Amino acid sequence: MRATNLTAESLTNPLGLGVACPHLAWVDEDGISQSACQVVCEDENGATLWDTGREESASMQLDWPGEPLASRQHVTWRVRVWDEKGVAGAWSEPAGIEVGLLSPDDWSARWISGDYDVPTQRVGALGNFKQMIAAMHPAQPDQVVTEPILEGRYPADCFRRAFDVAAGLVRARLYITACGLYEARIDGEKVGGFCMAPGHTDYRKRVQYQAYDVTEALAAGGHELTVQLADGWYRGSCGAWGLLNQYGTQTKLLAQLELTYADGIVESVETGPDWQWSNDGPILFADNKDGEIVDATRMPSYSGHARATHHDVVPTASNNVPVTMHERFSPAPGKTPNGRLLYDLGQNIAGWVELDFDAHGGQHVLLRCGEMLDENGNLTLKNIQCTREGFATPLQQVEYVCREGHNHYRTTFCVFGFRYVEVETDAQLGAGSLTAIALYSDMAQTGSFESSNELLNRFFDATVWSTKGNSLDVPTDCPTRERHGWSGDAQIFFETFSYLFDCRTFERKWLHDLFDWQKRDGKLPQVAPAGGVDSYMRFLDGSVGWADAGILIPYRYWKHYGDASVLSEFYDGMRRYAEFMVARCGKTGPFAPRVRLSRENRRYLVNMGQSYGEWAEPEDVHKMDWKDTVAPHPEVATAYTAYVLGCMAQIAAELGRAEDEERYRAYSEGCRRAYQELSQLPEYTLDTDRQARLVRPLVFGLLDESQTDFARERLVRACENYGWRLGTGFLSTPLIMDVLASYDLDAAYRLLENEQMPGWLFMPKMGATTVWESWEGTQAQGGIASLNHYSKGAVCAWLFRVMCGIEPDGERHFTVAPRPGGHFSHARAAYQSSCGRVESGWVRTDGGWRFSVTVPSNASATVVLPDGSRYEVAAGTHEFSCTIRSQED
Ligand code: RAM
Repeated sequence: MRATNLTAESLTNPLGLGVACPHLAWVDEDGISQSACQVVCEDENGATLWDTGREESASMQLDWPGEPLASRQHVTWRVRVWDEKGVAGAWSEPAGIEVGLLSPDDWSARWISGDYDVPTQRVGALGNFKQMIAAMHPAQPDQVVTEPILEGRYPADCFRRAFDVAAGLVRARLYITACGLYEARIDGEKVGGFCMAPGHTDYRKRVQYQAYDVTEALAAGGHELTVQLADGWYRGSCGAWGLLNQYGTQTKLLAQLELTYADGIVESVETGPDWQWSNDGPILFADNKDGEIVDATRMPSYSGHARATHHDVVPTASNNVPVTMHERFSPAPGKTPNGRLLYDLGQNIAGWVELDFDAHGGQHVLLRCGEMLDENGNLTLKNIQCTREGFATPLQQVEYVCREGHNHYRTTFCVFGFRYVEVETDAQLGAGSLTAIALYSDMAQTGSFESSNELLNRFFDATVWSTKGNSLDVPTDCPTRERHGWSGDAQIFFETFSYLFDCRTFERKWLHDLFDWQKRDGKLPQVAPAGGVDSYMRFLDGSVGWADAGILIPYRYWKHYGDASVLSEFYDGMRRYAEFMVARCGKTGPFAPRVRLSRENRRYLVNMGQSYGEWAEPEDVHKMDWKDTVAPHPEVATAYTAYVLGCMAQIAAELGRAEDEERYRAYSEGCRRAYQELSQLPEYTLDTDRQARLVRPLVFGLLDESQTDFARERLVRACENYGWRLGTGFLSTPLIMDVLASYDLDAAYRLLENEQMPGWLFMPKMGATTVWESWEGTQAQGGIASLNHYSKGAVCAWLFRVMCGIEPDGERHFTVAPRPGGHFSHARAAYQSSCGRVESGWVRTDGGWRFSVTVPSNASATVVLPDGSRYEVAAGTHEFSCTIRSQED
């Protein structure tokens, strides 16, 4: 038996880790169970720092047993394990851990900026308000300007510092970050794989730095470190309206290159006013969403000097995976009816565009990237752009002026969501000239699924691609229009995310973003990191279903990964949010609908605070009006308060906080009773065709017995009345399958297999390669709807957890309870869990089903078959079968 996949703080060989006592974990291979383990840690010279010795333990995790690590300390560690027969396996490959800069004193570099003046005021709420008013007067198509607005924008800064490296260099590390986006090069070669660095946070509260090992690039002799700095999220477009200056007005850079020599001498090359600077390089304009203007004939002069500046936040490590380049697409171009070159990737992605071609100096290339073609077959951005007079965003375009000879260009400081690239040029571009590159946080894909229904397989693939397209350091709603870290979307999608990808570090980083926003009264936001939200939307912060992410994500993280450390890490913030929820109980806010409840239950009714409610049900089910975002939604809010506080009570119990547990359980129970009474009022009756109204109380267990029976039967009828199409909105779409499957599996499969609109399979049937925001896709109301919004893909958790039945359940244990049905002849899911790969598949046979379950080494599973039979199994592959009982049995 061997230990593999060694991780520290869930990261493989982390460099620049911000944790002094990292949590260690591994995965066993080739054996049934681990009877003992030994973990050894060594310093850079091979001296043992600690050695656990042989310990009788089945655990594949270890809390750091040694002295806390110091800044910059580099260690390696190895594991060996003994199997169930007591036979020792070979030592694992060594894994590395290098700590970053833990203390503010570790930074001797100074923040620098370009040598030019900018306004000191950020655009405040008033500016946002003006944009919103303007947006209410949409422009005629011919009034919309599709050029970037250059006023108030600046070219990329170019910094340079020359330095010498003496003989005997043993180690070189570049610690670097920016308010803005940076790209660093040593002697012209890009440093490290992190793209769109330093990533997205609320830079006023948290700035994350990266650490790069640059030893190999630094032979003895003269070198130069150059850095380009652009607006990024910091002062470039944020949100649907492309609001500027959301975090500050002056971009800044901080870099510290540490050179360690064999004799122990350490030299440091640090940003400061001695750095050369100019902003006359090739990048004349760069914006995250609108794109770049690049003149390849230009070279930076570095004729000036940087200005020293300051930033009040000490940079910290993100302890997260980097954003890196992934799949590449290099299609041959076709022609559009309007005579332009059109590259169709065949896949909607979020990422970069790269060009490789020969041209004459001064020739032009104009690229535009979008998700769809119009009715004539020309590219259109109408589904993702917000437009008003003189303004459209995002533009997703690049204007490029060629240099003489070979041209190589890759977008640097922008990301686009696109399937198509349309090109206008007087140069010669052909097959192989253009490559599109998917860009996303470098998480390992952990889930795969395949079944006899080709449309469902394609929907699954579309969900995987939408996850990639919405994971750029922050989980977003879409990679085009808003690109916001919408808390509701993240909350809804978390479970599916955690089957599809190892999202542990990614989600934890985002939880910091979420709690960085938290207000004094405990309120949590609809969007994190803050920035780019229209002023009128601010009242919707704290919305149930959205802000609840602050409790629901740690809760689900704990359940899914069996890791309670996430609860203790965020407990204070979670508790403050729970108190914010408690404070709303029994209150009536402006525009609140009248709800008459008994005195006792009134204390728990949540009828205040603006919220999104169910949000975006099909129009013929519920037509939204202004009240939907202005007035409280007592039904949704009371239900979510009951559910979320119930989760909070479980969390408090896990952490041994008995008083909190009791308090939140009492409130949860009170809200539940209030909900039961509310459901008896004519306005909130359970006798409804609105599926969401029935799904919500059923999935959260809010009803009494007779109400439950009624609602169950009524939900099936509601589905029937709607032709087995989905009538749910944003919040209940991911939940309806669980509800139906809990008492009527046939009904669940009927809904899943329906190919009509609104329905999941309608999307792949119409050729979708990512999940749509609107059920209507390209035909959405008003033409505005992104084609890459992962929220509706949240049903995929059901394919793992119920259809194939894989559910992580405690440390090294799974429940595997597959539930075949519908017209499927087979289905199979595999999940690379934190303790190894678990698989479950089934095939229809003549009289029933055959099942295959694979349990990873050093784990066990309880297999529950549809006929009720149960088996306790150890590591290995196990086959089972059961017959289908006839109706009379
Ligand atoms: C939309 C976003 C997001 C949703 C909010 C309420 O504009 O794209 O998906 O959470 O609104």
